[in-house]
Amino acid sequence: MASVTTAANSDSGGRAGVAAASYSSDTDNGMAAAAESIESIRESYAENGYYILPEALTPKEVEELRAETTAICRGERGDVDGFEPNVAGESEEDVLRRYLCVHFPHKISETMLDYLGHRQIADVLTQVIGPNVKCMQSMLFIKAAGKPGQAWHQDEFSIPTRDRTLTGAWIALDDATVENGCLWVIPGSHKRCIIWPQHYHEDPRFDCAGEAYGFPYSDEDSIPVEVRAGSIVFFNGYLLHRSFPNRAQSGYRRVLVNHYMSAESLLPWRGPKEGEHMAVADYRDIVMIAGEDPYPWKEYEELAAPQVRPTLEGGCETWRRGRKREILPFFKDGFRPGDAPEDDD
Ligand SMILES: O=C(O)CCC(=O)C(=O)O
Repeated sequence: MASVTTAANSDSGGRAGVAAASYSSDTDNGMAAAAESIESIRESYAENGYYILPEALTPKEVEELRAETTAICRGERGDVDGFEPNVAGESEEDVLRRYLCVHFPHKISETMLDYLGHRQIADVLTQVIGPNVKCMQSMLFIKAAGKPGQAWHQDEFSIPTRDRTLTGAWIALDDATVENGCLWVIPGSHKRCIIWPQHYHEDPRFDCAGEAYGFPYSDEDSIPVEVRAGSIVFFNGYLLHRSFPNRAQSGYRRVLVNHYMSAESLLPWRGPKEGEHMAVADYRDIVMIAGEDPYPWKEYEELAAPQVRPTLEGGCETWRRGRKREILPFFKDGFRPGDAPEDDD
């Protein structure tokens, strides 16, 4: 059983509002024994919009996820839309450098599927979301040296829950530093409960995904979230966050990011089906993580397929044309995260 303690997080340079929790696996009184600390997890998450669980995964677990990352990128777990054909005898480095990020790895990897509901993750999610938790997405960032980051955005822009419970669990598979492109957040920015608009940007530091704009914060309001491998950063879907390129000379900044929400909320992620009222639109390609599915009469669906995230090197038409466009905050048929909307002229 796990127990939780909180402490000031020295990784973040002692910046205000950054609490940290650590689990130890040598007690058997579990979460109940740490009720006060649990309260502080909830408070810290509510106040800052994120929460760091330092070194929550063991080195062995981190190693297992790294090995699985390589196997996925080698195509050993099955087909991923956007993968290039394998070249015989390629080194691990060649393989890992090919892709910035693979979306939905849990669709082809039993290991990635298992980690969606890892005990440390589920324990925190049930505190910050509620007893019934579902997962709808995973993303495996590899971000080799030289690869771009992601511009300011809020995850609820892309994955809209109806009760604002979207929560990312950002699992560091390498030490994440300012140099290699760690996450940056604007603490407390989730509290306005506003979804800021997005446009395509022209900033070569970031990949082709949209950039939020118009919000009343400046870059000086943001802080880096530097964590050691195995740490998990939980963050709210309304929190403004971004990351910079990996500026290290070599290596990777690998991270597995899974997204979760309350199972009570419908998820109009892909909009209503043909003839369906938008009020009942509900994306059902989900995995239950904790508690019960309150909609047991609904079927589960297979909607998501693993795919490579487009980067600057990879077919970002809007980038090449250097135009700023509003981004449609929903999927159309065949519209993928990071895709440019069709040209209308
Ligand atoms: O890890 C990164 O570089 C960006 C992750 C991110 O923006 C997200 O998970 O929403």
